Amino acid sequence: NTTERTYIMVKPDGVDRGLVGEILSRFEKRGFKLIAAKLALPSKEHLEEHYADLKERPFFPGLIRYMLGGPVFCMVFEGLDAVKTGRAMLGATNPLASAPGTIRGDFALATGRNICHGSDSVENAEKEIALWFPEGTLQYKLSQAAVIYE
Ligand code: YYY
Ligand code: MG
Repeated sequence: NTTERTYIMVKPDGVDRGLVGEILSRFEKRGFKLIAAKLALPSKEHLEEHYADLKERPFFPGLIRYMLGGPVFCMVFEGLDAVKTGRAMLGATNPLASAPGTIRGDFALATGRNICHGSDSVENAEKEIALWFPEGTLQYKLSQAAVIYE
């Protein structure tokens, strides 16, 4: 499905470390189409909604505090298997388990400072896109598509 969408977000530590361009660039170069992007300062309530599945976990309060530490850079990418490929490009939740060449494997050391978020299923991607981009995403044609897809 070449119109699958995923929500990718550079977390406050990634923005602070100047990694927005690097992360966006990796998705562009891979062949994904950027269909939404913005810098945001989400509220505590918004972040609690984004991470609602993790509400009962012991690290939840610390996670929300960290996510409130500065702006995040929100992106939606579209393309073949965007969710699974996006997760593979991110690496594992714990950077220790992330292969070099992945975003976390190249730029992060600690689980609680892993610089980037990526949706983990198509269903969650659609939920996250609705939460972060209520204004919607863009539709346009990439001239590259003809050389990226069979
Ligand atoms: O999807 P992903 O970000 O890889 O992991 P999640 O299990 O959804 O957890 C979200 C976020 O929470 C993770 O990126 C770091 C943080 N976290 C943590 O601080 N400590 C854990 N043991 C697990 C997750
Ligand atoms: Mg997750």
